[in-house]
Amino acid sequence: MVLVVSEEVREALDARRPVVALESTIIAHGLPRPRNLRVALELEETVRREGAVPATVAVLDGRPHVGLDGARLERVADEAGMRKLGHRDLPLAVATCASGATTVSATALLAAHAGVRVFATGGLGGVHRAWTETQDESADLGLLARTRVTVVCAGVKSVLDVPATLQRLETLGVAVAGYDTERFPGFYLSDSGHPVDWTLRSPREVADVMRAQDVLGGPGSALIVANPVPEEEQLAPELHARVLADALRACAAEGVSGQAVTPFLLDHLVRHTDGASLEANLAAVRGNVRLAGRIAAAWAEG
Ligand code: PSU
Ligand code: MN
Repeated sequence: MVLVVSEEVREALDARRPVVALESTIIAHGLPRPRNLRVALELEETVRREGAVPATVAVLDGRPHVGLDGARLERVADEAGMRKLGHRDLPLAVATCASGATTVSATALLAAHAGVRVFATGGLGGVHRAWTETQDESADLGLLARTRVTVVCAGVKSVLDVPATLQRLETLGVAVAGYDTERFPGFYLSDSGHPVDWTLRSPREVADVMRAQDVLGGPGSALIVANPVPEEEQLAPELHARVLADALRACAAEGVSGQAVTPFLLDHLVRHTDGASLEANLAAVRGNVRLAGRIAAAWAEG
């Protein structure tokens, strides 16, 4: 493949130093400008503070990049027409020289290709609430069933049908563990209202599970480490419930479908909570990136 791994990331991987992959859809389509570029830079800095090398993933002019320099990161954040690329879109973007931000599914695929095992995001995609009419289930789930990466996330986006998504993950055979919690986190909320079967309590323990996955073999599925946003930084649950109900109604009324659904819902929440949902989203992502740095370090120790 035409994969471009930045020199810094390549050197770190060769020397078995910790690397954390970061997705770019959250930058290009999940956060308002100009805050998005500042956040992208801050997240990279957070990875570095944990002693790991950040590898933000995106496709530019048909070339998939793992690790972006400042100018490329700026393009992802600012350039009009950045597409949203799931894993199925990658060959189309490569062959047509298109540029786009990568979702969890595309990021996981490219990170695994480059040999980066640990990856951080905000919330995973999953089964949408209107699934019975729309059949809308994020490609994130299917790809994670087939890709050996560790994804640190604050659960799945709360705009989704959380129990249906947990069920799909079980059916697909994707390992899920709460980090220091017995509750499955709810993205903007610390607790989705659903339990997890497994709890891991240190980066070392997560790395041990990753090693056990490799020893046991099998279909090469992911490990989801579900790390809750701290309770004092979560979105107020009543506000969340009220605004989310509005957002879902607006989405249906405006006939939004396909890839546009998730950005539409997230943007609706930001605007109707006076930005409070954005702060909770960022708090969740920051915590995930920090934990991913620690897990990558424990993994690199071997
Ligand atoms: N996490 C966030 N904000 C986001 C996303 C995750 O905090 O915007 C993105 C991820 O890239 C995820 C995508 O893969 O939303 C899911 O989109 P869809 O439901 O269209 O598959
Ligand atoms: Mn979708």
